[in-house]
Amino acid sequence: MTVPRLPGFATRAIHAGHDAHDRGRGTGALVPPVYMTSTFVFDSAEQGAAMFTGEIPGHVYSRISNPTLDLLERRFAGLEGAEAAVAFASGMGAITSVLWTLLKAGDELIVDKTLYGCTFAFMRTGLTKFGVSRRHVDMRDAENLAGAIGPRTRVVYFETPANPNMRLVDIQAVSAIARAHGATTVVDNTYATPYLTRPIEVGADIVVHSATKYLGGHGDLIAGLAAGRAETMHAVRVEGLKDMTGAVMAPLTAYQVMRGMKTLELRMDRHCASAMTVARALAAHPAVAEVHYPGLESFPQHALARRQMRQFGGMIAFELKGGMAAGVAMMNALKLVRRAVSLGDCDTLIQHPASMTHSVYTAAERAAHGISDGLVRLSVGLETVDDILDDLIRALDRLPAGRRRAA
Ligand code: 4LM
Repeated sequence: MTVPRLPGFATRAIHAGHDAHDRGRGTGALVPPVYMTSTFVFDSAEQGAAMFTGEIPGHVYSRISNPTLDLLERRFAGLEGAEAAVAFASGMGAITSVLWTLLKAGDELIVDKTLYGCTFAFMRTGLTKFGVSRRHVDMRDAENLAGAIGPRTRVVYFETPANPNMRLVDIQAVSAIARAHGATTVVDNTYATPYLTRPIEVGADIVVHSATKYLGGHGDLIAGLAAGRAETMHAVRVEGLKDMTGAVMAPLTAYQVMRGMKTLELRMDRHCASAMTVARALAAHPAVAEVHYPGLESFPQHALARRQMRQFGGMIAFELKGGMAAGVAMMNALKLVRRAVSLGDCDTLIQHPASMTHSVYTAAERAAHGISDGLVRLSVGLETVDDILDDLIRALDRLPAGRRRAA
């Protein structure tokens, strides 16, 4: 007997959920309609009451659920290998809704050293204000977690690759330690996307995303997603989303995210191939002191990257020999590459974490958390790779340490 093959990633990203969802309603529409509605009409007062108690399934109000978001959520959950997902107005909406649901005063949160700046600020200033204590552990070595985790640890949280320094965390090893101590593992999978890494399949409990980035993919929306077990996601929806943050995604945004997801595999293949080419060129340039890219053999966690990631992603961090002054000069000399925060867009973007995305860290915190003042972050886009290279190399050649090559 042959076992039927499951549809592949790209097929599911394009089709999953639509047959059951809308063609069954007789319209035949290839692309599902966008349900631009805030509320839903009840057949009777009794039916409305039963929907509120959950006796009868159905949509009652779009801060709780909406058919367009429902399709996105089911499709995305499938891509992450999760039972269920919830959509949010932003990545920060996803992160805060999940953590407000899981944590209470007196709990401890253990987090990796390196995090996106606003996530770091939420944990340092926001959660702490409400009695949740947090401890930072360098999770590049899972044993550091084993030494720190205790009875009050409710959540273990990390990004891999981490924004902005590209450090990796062994998802399987860290999740196993967290689980053995009854803690929930939450992974921010924004950089890798479910095409490159699926944390839940190797033991994590919840993934969160800034869908603003690769999932949307075009720099034209702000959105977030979380996925995990059905029961947990239900709690996140009715507590964190409905009552605590209200960070609900708009139906039109859900449509745009689904449109982006249809080409996720195709775009990621190109992002990864171009980033590899750019990382090699940067590493060979005399003005560059160090390149942090998981695909380079010189990357300290290259073996883990090969084991954990399908390919190595579209993000690169690098340090210039002239430090921050050289970084500023280089960024200002670029013509094609855009000076902008955010990432994962078709357009190649460059930014300076210490003064931009990670400026909420104090200088001392940045030093302690591995974010140097000279670090430059590059999101390699989908333009012709030779054009990206020409622009970068021309800017590097103008630096004092680069003139050797240009001469
Ligand atoms: C940036 N990042 O780095 P929303 N998780 C990760 C992120 O990189 C971000 C968020 C969550 C950047 C924004 C300016 C790993 C954001 C937060 O921006 O709330 O969708 O996601 O450039």
